[in-house]
Amino acid sequence: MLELITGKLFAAGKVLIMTHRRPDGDALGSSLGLREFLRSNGIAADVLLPDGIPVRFRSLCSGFLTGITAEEVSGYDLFAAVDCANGERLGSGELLPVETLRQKNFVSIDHHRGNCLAAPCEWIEPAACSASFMVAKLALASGRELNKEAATLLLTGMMTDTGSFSFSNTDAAAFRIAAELAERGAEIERIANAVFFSKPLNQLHFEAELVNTCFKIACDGRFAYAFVPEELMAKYNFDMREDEGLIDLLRCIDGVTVAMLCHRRADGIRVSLRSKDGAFPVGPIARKLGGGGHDMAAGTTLAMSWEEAEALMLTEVKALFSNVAIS
Ligand SMILES: [Mn+2]
Repeated sequence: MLELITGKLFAAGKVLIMTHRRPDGDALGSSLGLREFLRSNGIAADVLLPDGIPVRFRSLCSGFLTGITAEEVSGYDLFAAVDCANGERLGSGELLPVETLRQKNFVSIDHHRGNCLAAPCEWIEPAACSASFMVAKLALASGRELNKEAATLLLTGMMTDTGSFSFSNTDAAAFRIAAELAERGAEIERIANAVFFSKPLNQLHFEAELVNTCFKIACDGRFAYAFVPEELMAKYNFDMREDEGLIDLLRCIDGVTVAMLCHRRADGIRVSLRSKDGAFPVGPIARKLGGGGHDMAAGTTLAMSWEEAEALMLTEVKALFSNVAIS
């Protein structure tokens, strides 16, 4: 499948690359990394990001499209989705719903279990640590030039999706590909400064109050969770689109196995879940409640009040720890 997708990419006249809405480091790294790899090898390519990008990634990302007209759509002969598991989350805009894309020359590269994008040509590798890893693998296997900028973007995606090579999805293959990217000049300092050392000061103050006023601990210290009130976000002008890594404030607590961060959205309570122990995966809970993700990092949206969501999630996580199936 890798060869087939490589062949399609290099046979294309112009490629439109898309990824999931509210893009994270891997979505940005894989989409912009693929664009740079193609462009530097003479293939015209653009990235469509209708939601824009988180502030912290501004120094790494430039020149993407935030919208597209019907006339512009007709200029592309290949559409590529990276790091996106389903049509609802695809940031493709109103002109390109997934049903339309499926009728086109459409390829998908993804590492989410349960991917249901149903692209006519898809390469899904749930064991891969990140979509950026998959794009890097494709680029390296192609034998074509993989320049410093593409290597930097792809390593950014790998670093963010693996928690800097600390999560359980980090395997020997991830280190091997990362080493290949480092050999091609990937700029570690630039990545680290963007990803880890660019926190806006208002966010640090926001986090301090969040820790002091909203954290709750349950299940004998093994479950830490917080609901982020809208007033707190408003007080510090904090946008939950910048929330990548926020849940680590809960995950980093000694003794905590499962962390959950929630906030209210128009469609209900948005729930993010993380596990620190493969024996207690949170992916099945998220999927059972209509969401998705990976075993150790998953999420869902619950159309109910916070009080109801809190009670439901406490029941689910307690059941996870007692290994009692609740149906
Ligand atoms: Mn990813």
